[in-house]
Amino acid sequence: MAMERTYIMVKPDGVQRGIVGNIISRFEQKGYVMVAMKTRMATPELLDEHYCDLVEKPFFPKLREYLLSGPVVSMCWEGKEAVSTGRKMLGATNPLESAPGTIRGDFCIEVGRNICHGSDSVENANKELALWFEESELLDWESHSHDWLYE
Ligand code: YYY
Ligand code: MG
Repeated sequence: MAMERTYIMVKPDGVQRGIVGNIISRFEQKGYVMVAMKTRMATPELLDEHYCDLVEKPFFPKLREYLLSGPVVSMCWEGKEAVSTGRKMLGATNPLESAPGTIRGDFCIEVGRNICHGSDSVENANKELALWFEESELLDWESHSHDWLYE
């Protein structure tokens, strides 16, 4: 079974608007396991590394300013195909193109205020988790619901 860990981050607008609990609930209700979570301020260095493929884009300075404007909530969620499913749960990058029922589809309007991040591949998830968390913060535990979720 392809058990995966994905990096989900609530951006400063999601934190300020009080949407953190809703996002956590969605991942819990799906059946994924919370491996780690913390509130913190991002730093320019973390963001340059996190978005290393986007630093040359014209929108990057604004993206960086936005992500430094308040606390973010970093989370690691684990489960079968958690990376690709996490992306589906978030919705499209542009919230106006995100289906209703997705996090971005339900809670936001503009691409520059899209409230959450989710890893786009297992490789990037591993990179992002190593960037935002200490290894000791990522817990190994099995939910008591495990056998009710998986055949
Ligand atoms: O992975 P995802 O967050 O859905 O999109 P990316 O293409 O990786 O872009 C990261 C981030 O950059 C996006 O969530 C909003 C912001 N952004 C932007 O502000 N303007 C764009 N034209 C494209 C992306
Ligand atoms: Mg991305």
